[in-house]
Amino acid sequence: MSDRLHLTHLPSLTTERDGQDVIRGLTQQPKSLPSYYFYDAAGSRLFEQICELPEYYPTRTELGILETAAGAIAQLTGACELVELGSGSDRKIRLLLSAYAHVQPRLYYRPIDVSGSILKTSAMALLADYPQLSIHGLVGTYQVGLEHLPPPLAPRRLLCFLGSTIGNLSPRECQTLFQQIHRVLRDGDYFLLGVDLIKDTSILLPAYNDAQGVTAAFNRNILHHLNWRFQGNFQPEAFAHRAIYNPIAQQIEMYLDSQHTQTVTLAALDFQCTFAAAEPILTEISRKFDLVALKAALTAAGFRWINAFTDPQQWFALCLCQV
Ligand code: AVI
Repeated sequence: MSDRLHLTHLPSLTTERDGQDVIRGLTQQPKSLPSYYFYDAAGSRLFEQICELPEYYPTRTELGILETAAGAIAQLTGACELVELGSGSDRKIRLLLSAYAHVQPRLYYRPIDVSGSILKTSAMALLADYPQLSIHGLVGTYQVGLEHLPPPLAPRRLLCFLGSTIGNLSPRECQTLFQQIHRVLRDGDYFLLGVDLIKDTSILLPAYNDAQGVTAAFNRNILHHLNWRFQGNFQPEAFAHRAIYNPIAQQIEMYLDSQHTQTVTLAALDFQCTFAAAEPILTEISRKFDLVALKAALTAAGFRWINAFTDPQQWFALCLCQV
């Protein structure tokens, strides 16, 4: 099986995750933290739990769309090498691999993920179930991974960015990523983008304020992670989880509110910071999309829009476009 699995460890961007981004966020007003610090091992496990919560509809809605649309997507594109930004749980890519098994004899999958261990675990499970599959994983950030994509092993590529992870990027970051994806793909290649759509706050708010408090634990875990990584003394329980919907920016905003005045030190960064009582830290935005505006953004980046596959309630969409 190992001859069907290759992992390449990519150089990291020195400016990323070295703590300067944390200092920048905590010295700004209002304070913020880069949301990629959520995903240490504990944070990734908590996110897996979030995906199973009754209130968190995006994962099962997207899976439902893929169950009905994967066959049509494979027929539309023909044989493709599948590239995926992020590899987390493999349930979604399995639906696509099974559909592509009907249009090509050999399957090629290139996941790009910062976690080599997550990538390897999911790759081993996929290889056991798909004997015709070869996997080449790229361990690194999306931006670096995209720049290091080797030539495709099938006539075309389908680059998948699922789970509405795009919603965690600002509009400017999102447009930059669309442009990068368009630049690294070749003429005729495809881009499949999963996005959470704008909907009533009675559905949106519980998804980020679940009854079991898993999202609250996920949010506070960013402080545990900073403590571990930068020798910090954050007391995560002294910060309260809060998630609101901002209708102007069309996004969920997650905050950690300081419960009292406190000073925190990150010894490894030689950094100290004081929080006033009730002072918030913005830890995540999760944008919700309108298909007309999204189509305009993708078209502006050079893509040709093909189709949006949605669920009956129009809560989520899988957008297929081509270079
Ligand atoms: C990973 N991302 C798409 C999730 C979201 O819904 O924005 C992260 C998350 N944050 C809280 N719950 C889930």
